[in-house]
Amino acid sequence: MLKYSMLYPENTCSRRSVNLSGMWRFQTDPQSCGVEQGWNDGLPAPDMIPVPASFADFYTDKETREFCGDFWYETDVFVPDEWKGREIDLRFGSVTHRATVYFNGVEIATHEGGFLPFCVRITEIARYGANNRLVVLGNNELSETTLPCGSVSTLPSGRKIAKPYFDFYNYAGIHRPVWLIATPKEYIFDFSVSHAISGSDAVVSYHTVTTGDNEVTIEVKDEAGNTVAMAKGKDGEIDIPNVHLWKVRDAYLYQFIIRIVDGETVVDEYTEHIGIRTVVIQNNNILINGEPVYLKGFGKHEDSDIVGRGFNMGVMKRDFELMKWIGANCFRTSHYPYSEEIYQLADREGFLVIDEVPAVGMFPSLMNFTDASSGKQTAFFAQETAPELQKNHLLQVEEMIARDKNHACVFAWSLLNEPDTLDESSTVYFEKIFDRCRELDPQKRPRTFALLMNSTPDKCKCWQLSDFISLNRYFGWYVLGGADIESAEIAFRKEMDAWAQLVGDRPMIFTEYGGDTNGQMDKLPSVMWSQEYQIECLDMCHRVFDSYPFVKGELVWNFADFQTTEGIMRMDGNKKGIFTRQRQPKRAAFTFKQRWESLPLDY
Ligand code: GCB
Repeated sequence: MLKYSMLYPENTCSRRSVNLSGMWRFQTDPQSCGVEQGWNDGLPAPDMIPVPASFADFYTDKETREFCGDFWYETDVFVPDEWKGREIDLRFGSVTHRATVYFNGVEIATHEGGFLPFCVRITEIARYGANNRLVVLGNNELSETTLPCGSVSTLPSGRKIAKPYFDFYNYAGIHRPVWLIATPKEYIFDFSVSHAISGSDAVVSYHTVTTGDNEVTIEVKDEAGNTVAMAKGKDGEIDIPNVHLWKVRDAYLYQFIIRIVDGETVVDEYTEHIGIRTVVIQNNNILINGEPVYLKGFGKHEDSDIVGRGFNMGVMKRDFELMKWIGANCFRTSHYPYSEEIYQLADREGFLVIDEVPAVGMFPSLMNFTDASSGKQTAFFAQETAPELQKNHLLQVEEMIARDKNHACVFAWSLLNEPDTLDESSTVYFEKIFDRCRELDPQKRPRTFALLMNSTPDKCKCWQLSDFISLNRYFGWYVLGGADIESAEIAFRKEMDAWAQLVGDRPMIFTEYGGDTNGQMDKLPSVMWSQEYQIECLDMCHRVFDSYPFVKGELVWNFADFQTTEGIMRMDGNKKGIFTRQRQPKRAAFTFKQRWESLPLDY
């Protein structure tokens, strides 16, 4: 079990949460001299930048934009006098990729992994009724033991630059809100649910962890605010008669009010918004509440102009409106767990989410999309770095499940994106990750991973661990693009015929397909990069999907154009978006709207 509670901050009769978003002091530390020079007591020459945000795209000079190494943030935190006697925590939504936290000059925590929250207890060292100095030392270097994977190279000038083994830009900074939280000494630490449906009723099994021995009660309210069920005890079952189920694009959320009580006194209170639904894989189908669904949607990124990977509430809202407009019902959090607020909105809007751990770049290459098709062998998991990497991977699976397990929207876990699967060592590595995920998930949701082009049915040693198979395939783009597209379709069908022999009862979905497209370019006849070619390439893929009944979903790459490392393969970013980075439709968006609005849910 994790050392800190993952519950999202709330204000209730017993809890206080203050969002510390705002302008913080910031300074890069290219020489890594900050610790030695005492920057933990205050930054010597700081600039001011917003939190949450990536720092890169605020700046006009390349050194800061491309900065790789140590960087520091600082702010003042007022801890109210009336909070004396409570537990006080700082909660970071994410610091990418690692952080050391200093409070009033004292180092109090470190955290590795740039996409999941962590909490730091400051009860004993806080100055109450006064300002306290919070300093965070961040670092964005990549290695073959970090999630995601990559490396660092040093320029002749001594400047470090990141070499990610993935194409999204290696944005860094305090990416998500930071909160100051006060809870009672005896508090609700964790809560989890799993659902069973019987006729028109539901049975919700629940498990509560608290930090004391007082009694726990659960009150369940419907959306109208009526109490529909009550239970007592830290663990148990709650019957919900005439249950209103959470359905795809037709959400319904109950309030589960968890209380620690001491006689008549409420010691702590916390509310979770919970959708009741089941997920089962059966006969090549993904069943939600026993009904088959066909997944329509996207691989996404948290990525937008100026704030980079920083959580942006406006962009989140626009993305959901576009997904609703186009007729989507699903997205994958490629290639890392997203901000918690995004899952909350997906719960509310009835979107299905494949939640992905940041296990990307486990095929060491700066251009895996081309190297993979060239037959490159890496035996990545046979390297001496694998045990350390696996330790980090397991911890991030644990953090992700602890954070996201109660979301109705999360119907599956993606445990890796495009790893090496050609060597026996991969299977050994994967098994442990898949087993641990099953063990930790109270709802035993399906597990999957996204297969790289070279993970073909004859060569891949790991596909069988997936409860449903997820393919990333770029026929008509990286493989046999342009005038060769008719050969692409033949090659694609040949691979699918081979999968048809293997899949058995498993469904298959596409977690990536598509091609780069300039949203301003029209050309007749089409050429690669034109909007017309994007539509031809996608139509070809859809023809193939429609020919294989075990295909149960299509998540096109990508929802929107996004920033990448610069290079000859990328014209200021990856342009496979169906929308531009500014969230306006390319022509292909209208093709999808037509297709997805006419496909039945159980296609
Ligand atoms: C992939 C990766 C994704 C890339 C995409 C591309 O296979 O999973 O991160 O962005 O290809 O466009 O090359």
